[in-house]
Amino acid sequence: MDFVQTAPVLGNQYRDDRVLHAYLERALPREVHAAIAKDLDELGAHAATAWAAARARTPSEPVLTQWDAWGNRVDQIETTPVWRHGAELATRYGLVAAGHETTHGAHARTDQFARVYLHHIASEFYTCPLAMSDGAATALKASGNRTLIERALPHLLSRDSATLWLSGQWMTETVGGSDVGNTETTACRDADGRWCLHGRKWFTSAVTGEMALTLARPEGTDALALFYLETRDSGGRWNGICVDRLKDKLGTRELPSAEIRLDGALAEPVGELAHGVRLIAPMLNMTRTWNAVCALATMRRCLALAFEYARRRHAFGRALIEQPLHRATLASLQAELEAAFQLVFFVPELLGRVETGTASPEERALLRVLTPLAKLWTGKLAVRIASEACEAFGGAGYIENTGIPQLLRDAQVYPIWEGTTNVLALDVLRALGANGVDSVITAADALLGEAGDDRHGVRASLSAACDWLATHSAHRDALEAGARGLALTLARCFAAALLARHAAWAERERGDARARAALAIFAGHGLTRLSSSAMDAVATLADNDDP
Ligand code: MFK
Repeated sequence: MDFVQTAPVLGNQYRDDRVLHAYLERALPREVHAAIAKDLDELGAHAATAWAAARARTPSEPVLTQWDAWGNRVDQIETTPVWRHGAELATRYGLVAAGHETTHGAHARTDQFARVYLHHIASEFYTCPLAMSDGAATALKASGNRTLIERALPHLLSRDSATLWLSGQWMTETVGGSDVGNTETTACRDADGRWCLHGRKWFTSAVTGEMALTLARPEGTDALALFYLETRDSGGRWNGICVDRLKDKLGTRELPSAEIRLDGALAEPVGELAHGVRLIAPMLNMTRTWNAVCALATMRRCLALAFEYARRRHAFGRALIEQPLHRATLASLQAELEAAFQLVFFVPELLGRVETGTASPEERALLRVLTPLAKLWTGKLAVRIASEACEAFGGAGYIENTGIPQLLRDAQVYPIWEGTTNVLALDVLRALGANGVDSVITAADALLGEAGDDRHGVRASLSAACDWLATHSAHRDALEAGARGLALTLARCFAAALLARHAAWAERERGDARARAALAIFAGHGLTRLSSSAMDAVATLADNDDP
């Protein structure tokens, strides 16, 4: 009988996640952790059974039917079986609602994102519309529009699947992709004074939702306004919306992303008819936070599988986990994950404080900077870790129905969604410009103070980042050209400072040296990623494509 390798087996993803457990024990009051543990345990168990079930069935994708038998345009979208249970699980576990409820005070966002982190992969990216729904609820609250808040929030934050609404975030157009200011969709008033939208939205994630926030240019003005619309009228017909096609994507194929046309869609302004980008910014920051948490979930899944397989698979006379180079490779990825975990979960911690009015002005400023930093760094890291995970399985990692290739394809969305790495790096410059770099340095200092030491050189790397900023701030092109390096340096410094604080706690309270080991390995990869490519060398390469 030929040898047959057994597949990796995934256990309860809450019970098995040492990093999540330790973090929640440190960050949450004991009674809050105890109150949510049962839900987390169920989500952890579901993550394991959903992974096994997905391996046992043929993958399915949403299907768009544009016409019925009689020639009526219907644009019906049939979602996948997992999606058909999406609302039930989302409401049972409060994946959006928990972040807005007051039961756990400033810890609401930590509670919510622990749930999201555990459920993301099993959800088949149902987390995408949930992220946008959370973003819509947050943006509507910030707008102060009482009518829309009363209309939409009870649905967006519902704990009952029968009344849950999902929201879209329709920004991307053919001209205005990243450059949303170039939006071509127009808004005009009809004879009854109602606003109607006309235009093409090139990439709308999850068009199956009940509502959307979208940008349009009121006719006769240069301004860009934020509009609220419901996708169907009271009779269930599309509200002036045609679904032209579902997108044929590299990954996230269960997600019904669509190209749509607005042809007189009735809509309501969310605020004054200007400053649309400013009004939608709370939604962007929210979905960027989800993006970071979901990228982290992908990294965790990749490493959970890779470690399990390394214990199971033997080659060259011993288990892979005993092979020096393989174990060092996995440990090095685990160290990056543990640092990223501390940075990503610090964002909901700050958000919870800001939203409950308990944050200091410095913490508000820090949240503004750390949100794009967490998003941009984890987007790239998830792709790298997913790629390494494929390799850790050898040829099996390249075989579709092991489930490993899908993790890589899906990971590639994180650096693109919600602003590419470069757009986010420029957003970091915007945030530093608005809040100053001093508050960032002070915050990092405070974290290092709590950690008790700075053996890993965070202060030196931060000081190098400040020097770099001082040198380049007068030259806008040079500043932008190095913005990615600056952002990655700041992300790694904060991650190291947060991991140092966590490691000190883990050693003191649990006698656990693993976070300290992760910190040593992470810092050993280097914190500084500053780039100082001479602008003339860049120009020589970029401007001349003669063969
Ligand atoms: C499972 C994972 C979950 C993830 C779900 C993902 C769902 C996917 C749906 C999508 O992908 S939707 C498409 C996402 N598209 C983007 O993210 C667009 C990326 N482009 C940018 O972010 C650009 O930088 C931006 C559109 C913001 C540039 O627009 P502008 O008009 O050139 O911006 P400008 O003039 O710099 O800023 C306008 C105002 O907004 C300024 O405020 P003031 O008017 O008060 O001066 C900015 O400070 C403010 N602003 C911009 N970004 C902000 C912000 N404020 C707070 N936070 C921000 N992030």
